[in-house]
Amino acid sequence: MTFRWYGPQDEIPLRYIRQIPGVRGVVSALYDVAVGDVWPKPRLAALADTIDAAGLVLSVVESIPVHEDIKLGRPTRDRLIDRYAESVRHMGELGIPVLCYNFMPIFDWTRTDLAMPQPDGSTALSYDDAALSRIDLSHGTGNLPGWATAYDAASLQALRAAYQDVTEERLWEHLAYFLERVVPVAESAGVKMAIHPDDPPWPIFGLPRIITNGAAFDRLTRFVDSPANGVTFCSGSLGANPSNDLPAIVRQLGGRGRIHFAHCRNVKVTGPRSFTEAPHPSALGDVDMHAVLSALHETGFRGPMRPDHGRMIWGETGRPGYGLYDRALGATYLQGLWEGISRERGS
Ligand code: DNO
Repeated sequence: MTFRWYGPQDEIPLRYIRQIPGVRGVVSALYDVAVGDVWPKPRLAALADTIDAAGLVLSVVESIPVHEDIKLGRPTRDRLIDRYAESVRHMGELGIPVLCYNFMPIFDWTRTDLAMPQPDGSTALSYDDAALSRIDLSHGTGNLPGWATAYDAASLQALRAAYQDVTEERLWEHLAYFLERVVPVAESAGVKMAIHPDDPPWPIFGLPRIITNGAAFDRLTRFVDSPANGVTFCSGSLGANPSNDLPAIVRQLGGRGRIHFAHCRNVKVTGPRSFTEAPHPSALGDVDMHAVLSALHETGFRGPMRPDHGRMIWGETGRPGYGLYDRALGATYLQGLWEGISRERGS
């Protein structure tokens, strides 16, 4: 069981994470390296040492961001891909086994409300396509709830214009080009690449999104047919679309040994392209967590798992989705489920 930590600037200290029952791994990143630069090995080593000193281990890097020029297929991509591969090599040299990354144009995960009040007095993240269409991006990303990468009006406009010609098929080509060059490096470095599905799993702001279902996972893993070319199974991202059969996706990918990391969280689907994040247990949302974990167990998944986003409970304030309390409850719930499944299956 692992837990995401935003580095020394995270309000949650590592010593608290160490106290969550059963959590041994930390998922983290170097948050102050500019996108497109090589991650210096001494900096990554220092991060791993800090985590180690707290009695934990850096088990996953989430994420080394992929530069927009790579996603756009611009000529500068070759140099940027070389640098990306160099960072992956550094991970391998330091024995960090898994890299979670994504290939979403411009925007990473997106919500329309970061603190939607729930009947029990907690707040949760939520998304509604109709609310998204009312967000005005003409002044940059300032109006987007919680959006961290700041783009001013002009650069956002230029970037969105550059994507006008990028159809889904072209984005797939650019992803294949990237993987053909990075996966062999990852393989020889002993690093497993684990793409994160697009969140939400449909196009937003007119930009293509391609990693949205099991078929996309399958297509991606066949571009470069190496065990180092795998996925992050994220129950919440994929679960926002009710037509995604989560246990079937786990069996399909996990059966081929391509699930390298699991993000577990629950969502309540509130309408077409609309959902609210729910507490982790199956009974409280639309994700059957028992079925997901059973499928992971059956297909031999023994890699890192983390409780994904939590609600804000018990008066906690902090980074939306990434407070301590609800995620810690998620970690113990997931371990309870896993223990039950393991005992029933006799392993
Ligand atoms: C959100 C996260 C994502 C994820 C990236 C992976 O909470 O799951 O931001 O880290 O998409 O590259």
